[in-house]
Amino acid sequence: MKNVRRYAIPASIIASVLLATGALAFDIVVNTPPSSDGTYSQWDTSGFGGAHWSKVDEQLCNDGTDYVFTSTAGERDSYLVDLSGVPNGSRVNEIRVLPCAAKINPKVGMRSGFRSFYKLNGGPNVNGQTFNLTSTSFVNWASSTPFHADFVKDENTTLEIGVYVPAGLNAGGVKVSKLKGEVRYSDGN
Ligand SMILES: [Ca+2]
Repeated sequence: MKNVRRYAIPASIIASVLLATGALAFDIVVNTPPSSDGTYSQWDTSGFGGAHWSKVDEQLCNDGTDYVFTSTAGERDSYLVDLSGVPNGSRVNEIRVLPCAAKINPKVGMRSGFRSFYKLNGGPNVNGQTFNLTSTSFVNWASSTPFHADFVKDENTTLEIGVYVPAGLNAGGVKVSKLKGEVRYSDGN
């Protein structure tokens, strides 16, 4: 008579193997809000005073309460973001910039829009998607095209997020009231 043995592998061993091979790695998204002014402060600020980052750092858009604005093509505004929520040694794979913005001039023929960008460790500007504006009412973007990134965050890492107005989208003017930064990193790499 054949003796069939069954082996049960404890779940704890399976988990250990999966952890060792990285198979359980998962992504974590953290808010990285603006926390100081960055390389560029070329836009104007509502009230014509105060730090630029303090006009756009809200978690919830506060519309016309405070904002940065411009109607000059090529002008940039950027902010260093708070990376304290990202543990040192984490591999960052995505950066998102989520604006809340409005057109200044209601005239239909006056086109209005802007692009986002980021800057890692003082390196080159990496330009992102275009956000078109058609209304003087603030639009709060809940999603945006992510920047794909691949770097390991350490204690010296700096990240700026910002906005600029391309030629042709400046005529109607742009107000930005919030520029929310998000970073996605992989845990267990
Ligand atoms: Ca604001």
